[in-house]
Amino acid sequence: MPLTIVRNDITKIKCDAVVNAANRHLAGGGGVDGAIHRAAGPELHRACLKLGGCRTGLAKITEGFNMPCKYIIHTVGPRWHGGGMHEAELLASCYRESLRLASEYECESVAFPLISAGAYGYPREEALHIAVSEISKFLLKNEMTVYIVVYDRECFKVSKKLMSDVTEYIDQHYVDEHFVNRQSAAMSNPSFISNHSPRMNRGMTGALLDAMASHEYGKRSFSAREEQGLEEMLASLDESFSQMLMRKIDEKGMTDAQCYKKANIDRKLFSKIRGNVNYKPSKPTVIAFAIALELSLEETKDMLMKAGFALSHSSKFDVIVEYFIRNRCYDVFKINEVLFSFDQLLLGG
Ligand code: AR6
Repeated sequence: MPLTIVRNDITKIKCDAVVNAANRHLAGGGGVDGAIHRAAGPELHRACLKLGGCRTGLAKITEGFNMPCKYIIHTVGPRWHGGGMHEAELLASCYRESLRLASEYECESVAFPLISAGAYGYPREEALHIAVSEISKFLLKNEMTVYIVVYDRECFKVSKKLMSDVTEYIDQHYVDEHFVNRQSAAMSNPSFISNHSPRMNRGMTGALLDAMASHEYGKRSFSAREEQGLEEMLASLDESFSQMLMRKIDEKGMTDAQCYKKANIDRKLFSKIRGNVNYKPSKPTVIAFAIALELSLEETKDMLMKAGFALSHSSKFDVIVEYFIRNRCYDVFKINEVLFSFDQLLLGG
């Protein structure tokens, strides 16, 4: 997945470059800067001192030393002064400059903390938004895997209005999982059925159990006519997920790259799907493509069905996705911010 938001300690992430939220002296400090210096060891401090500091909004690079990455990119975020001191431009520039350096050093993967969102006091919801927006712009033109690493357990307030709209939608549509679980327990547990549903116990279930017990089940051989019928059905299967995807890309007048980039899917995965008519994608992959193609809810369900999935009101993930499709909001990265806030899987491959 080109852009992923993860909850972790950035010093534990294995990737080509880790970005540090440094200060202008590059002299080490608290927060993520302190954690990176501790993990990298004292050589990092010596290497930083040779760089002669760094201006706000710019970035410099060193080796990774004892960190599990090749490089550390040091960028200096703006202090938050209320928003009127070019903070947003400077913060956006930190992401652009860091990504530019990462490209120059041929990094295939980079991990960012939420720059300025700690000691420098940038409101986290806006800091996250700038991070997602700058990184996704960069990914439209470049191939890279980028992680935004969020440390705190506290849930992000993506946008108070959006979060409350999504929460309200979930409240209205989300079927309580326990209710569904009780029902499915009744369907799958024969003792539950025998205790709670005597009629069903001796009905279909009983017949099936009897058949299995007397070894009839699976023993019966197909007649030649039945076999031919099955072969004909198999020969005229419906359009596959991969075929539907390619057809929709053409119908929408998109290029392949426009589609997979908008879907937050990497090129390799897209090539696999294109090259294999029977490719079995994951559910978040299918939904990411449906969003990139701006499909209606019905079309999305159709595409999901081709891959063997459905949208269900007993899954929060599904209800959130449905909310965005119904509201015709087709921005995968915005949807991922909300999914992340609700601790759900993210869209992409
Ligand atoms: N992994 C990932 N994220 C982290 C980690 C970690 N190990 N530790 C903290 N964060 P901050 P700033 C998050 O204060 O606001 C330093 O002293 C943290 O929760 O590290 O840019 C420098 O020397 C927050 O969301 O950086 C500067 O003087 C985000 O990282 C100053 O702080 C950034 O918080 C820079 O302040």
